[in-house]
Amino acid sequence: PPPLQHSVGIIGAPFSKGQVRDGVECAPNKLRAAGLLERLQQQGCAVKDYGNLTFENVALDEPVKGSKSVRTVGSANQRLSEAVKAVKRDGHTAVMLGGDHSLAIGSIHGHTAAVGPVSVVWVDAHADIHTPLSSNTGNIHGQPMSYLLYELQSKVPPLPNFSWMKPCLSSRDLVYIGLRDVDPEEHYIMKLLTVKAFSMTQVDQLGVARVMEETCDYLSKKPIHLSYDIDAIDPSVTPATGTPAVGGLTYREGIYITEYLCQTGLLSAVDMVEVNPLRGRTEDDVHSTVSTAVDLLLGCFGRRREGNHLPDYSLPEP
Ligand code: HAR
Ligand code: MN
Ligand code: MN
Repeated sequence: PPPLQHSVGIIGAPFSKGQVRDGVECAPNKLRAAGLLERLQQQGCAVKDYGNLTFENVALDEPVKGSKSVRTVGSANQRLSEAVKAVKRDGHTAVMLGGDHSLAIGSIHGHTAAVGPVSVVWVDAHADIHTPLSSNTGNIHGQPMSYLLYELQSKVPPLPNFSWMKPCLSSRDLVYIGLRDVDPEEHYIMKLLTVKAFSMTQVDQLGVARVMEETCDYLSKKPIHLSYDIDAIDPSVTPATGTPAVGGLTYREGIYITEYLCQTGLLSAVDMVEVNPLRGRTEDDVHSTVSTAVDLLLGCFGRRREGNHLPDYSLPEP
């Protein structure tokens, strides 16, 4: 098929208050410094950088029912939601560079506000589906899916700085890939809602090609929101992340997911989250993590391992 001319709108979201480790807020600039924009342009994408969002620092943000930084996270996601909505209204595929995974609340909310119902492909070691009341850590990056799902509305209490949002996703329109560190409360919720999930067991059993076929057969043809947590990839490849989990996707499996979703023509928004440049033990750890995240994003926008060339290329005349 002829290469699609992708138009990409990039939003930096340097935000870390959905979890407790500093550094994840440095990722948007690291991903840019690694050449993300230039490389997207070189492969034929039109790229607009909307820059980094700035977030409100809420002074008194005491835990609410055990969850941390609720007001700060609520306010940040409200801004992000507006930003993603604007990028979609400008006609781009939205790319949100996190930041931690609590940002999926605003990103998916803003995406649906602009385009209507979406399908979500959530690639992660973790399910991030705790309710604020079921969470053991109180870290909101482990909770975003519960805020987004209609089916969990009655289990999520009203929270300060979250009154701007309502659930906007049906559990039928969600597929998980890469799970291997799911808490009992989360497992209960997933069975209760019969959420479609390809854990690492299914990746081992079926192979990533069948996982992607079954994912896209299962999902209706709505615009796709890909929420990619870098910790889905094995920590031997992407160690610079806050909660690494052994036994993850290989680099090749990770890239295959992006190539496959790209060729559906339905990819409408992408999150790249949980890259933490302060977490690796060495410079190489950080480099490998950042460059894998860049490669995953390139895969979302037409990069193929067979090679690429621009449509207007012609050989030099002797
Ligand atoms: N389930 C754990 C919790 O709720 C850990 C989840 C967080 N880690 C992430 N999210 N990186 O994908 O705290
Ligand atoms: Mn996550
Ligand atoms: Mn994760």
